[in-house]
Amino acid sequence: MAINWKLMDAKTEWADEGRLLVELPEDEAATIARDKPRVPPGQNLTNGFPVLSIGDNPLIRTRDWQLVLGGHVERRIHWDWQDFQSAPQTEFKTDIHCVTGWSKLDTVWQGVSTREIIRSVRPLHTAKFVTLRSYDGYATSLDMADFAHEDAFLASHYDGKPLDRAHGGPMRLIVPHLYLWKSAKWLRQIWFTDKEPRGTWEARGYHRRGDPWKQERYE
Ligand SMILES: Nc1nc2c(c(=O)[nH]1)N[C@H]1C(S)=C(S)[C@@H](COP(=O)(O)O)O[C@H]1N2
Ligand SMILES: [Mo]
Repeated sequence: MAINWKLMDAKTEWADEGRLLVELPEDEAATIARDKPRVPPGQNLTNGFPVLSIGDNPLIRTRDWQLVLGGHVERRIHWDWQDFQSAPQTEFKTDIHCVTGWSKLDTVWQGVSTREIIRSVRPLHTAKFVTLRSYDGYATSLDMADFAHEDAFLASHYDGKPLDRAHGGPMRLIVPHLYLWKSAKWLRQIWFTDKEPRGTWEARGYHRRGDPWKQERYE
């Protein structure tokens, strides 16, 4: 796996500089956090679909694909592609927001809701966080409640077609209420934990939670 160190360095610098942070009067920030306008502060709409990857986009064939769910759960799960296809599929329409400043409205996906996954593994009460690990070595983590959010899902299709490799095909996570770095592409492991480990970007100055309406870009 070749890592794109130029991108890693550039984005680490943005975190140091606080790039794209918009100064808002406190009352206005509170209004935005409450009303959630369609486009969060500091974001611009795009019609394209930029690709943001830390390195080469890994090639994972569906016949080799595996997803492991474990950690603080009652029931550990090891899925192959057939198992994933057999889980209940739903269509999702949602807006997405990348911390580099682009937002995209009304993207249409198909996949399996994270709540469906949670029902299958039955997390223990000690499960407070979810760590996501991907085939390209990328990692990120979420609070249990953010992973379980009703809008979050594991996507295998975008715009009616199998998800492109560059966008995380054959399967990626989408957590649309947080900045898109939380939405791990080429997902291979979902681990329920009692402690919060830092992921690839969280270790480089990015926020532990990443709410776009609160501009939780860095910390
Ligand atoms: N496995 C993996 N997931 C990842 C990334 C990555 O490099 N590797 N980049 C993240 C970042 S920073 C963003 S903005 C989105 C980009 O998704 P896209 O390339 O489909 O636009 O994926 C996120 N998930
Ligand atoms: Mo990103």
